Amino acid sequence: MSASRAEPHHQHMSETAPQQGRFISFEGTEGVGKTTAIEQLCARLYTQGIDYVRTREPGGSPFAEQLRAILLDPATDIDDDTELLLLFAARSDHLQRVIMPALARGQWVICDRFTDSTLAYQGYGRAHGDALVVGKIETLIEQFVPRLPDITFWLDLPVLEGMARANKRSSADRFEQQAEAFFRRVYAGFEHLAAAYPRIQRIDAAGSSTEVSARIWQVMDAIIRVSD
Ligand code: T5A
Repeated sequence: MSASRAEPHHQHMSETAPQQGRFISFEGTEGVGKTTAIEQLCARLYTQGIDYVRTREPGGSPFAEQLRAILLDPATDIDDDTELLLLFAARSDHLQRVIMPALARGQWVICDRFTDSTLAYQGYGRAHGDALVVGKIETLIEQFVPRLPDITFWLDLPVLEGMARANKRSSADRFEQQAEAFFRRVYAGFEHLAAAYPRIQRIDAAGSSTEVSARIWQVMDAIIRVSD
């Protein structure tokens, strides 16, 4: 569990030419403050003159946003495999039409959730970490995801605190209607992934949004020469 795993078929940050766009994803359980942290990061990139695309999953392209609406609709009744494949259909379109072209143009891509959410939610949440299901997801990633993020910020907050933050807002979507035990498994999934993959940076998401953003920026500065 603690052994760090390389992701051999994917390009690593050190191999990325400085002028190439960076790919940064944000992850975490419900309501941990990803959207808020992304807004603040993008404001900072803007002041640095860095050209970026802000996007999200599921969604991010017109077709993927249509699939998002279906995936989040509490009235949608689908089995776990169908859910998994719809997430990857959305991701494929998003990658081909938004993420890869932006990176090729040299823009940074800031993405709210990516493949780690699938491993955590579908692999650990839905399938309780079943090695067969996690293996299937890893295969889909290998086959259909040409580029993984350079850095992933995992906003780490106790599950109940995140749910309390999220509940203050809109009514629950299809995922938010899951029981607390589901989100505890999702959290354990993120813990596992963070231990396995060095690109995943754990950020303490407690405290004010200003404090959380400062922690994120400190890690960014240490890892990426933002002034490139
Ligand atoms: N999903 C997604 C899968 O199951 N598999 C997959 O492969 C993928 C990609 C949609 C759902 O899809 C699932 C996971 C999700 O259930 P989503 O739209 O990202 O994903 O949904 P959420 O994670 O639920 O996003 P939220 O918008 O609810 O949460 P955020 O973005 O983490 O939090 P944010 O910034 O909106 O903040 C939540 C509330 O807290 C406040 C904010 O003002 C807001 O009201 N807040 C703070 N309060 C106090 N202190 C702070 N530091 C705060 N920061 C924010």
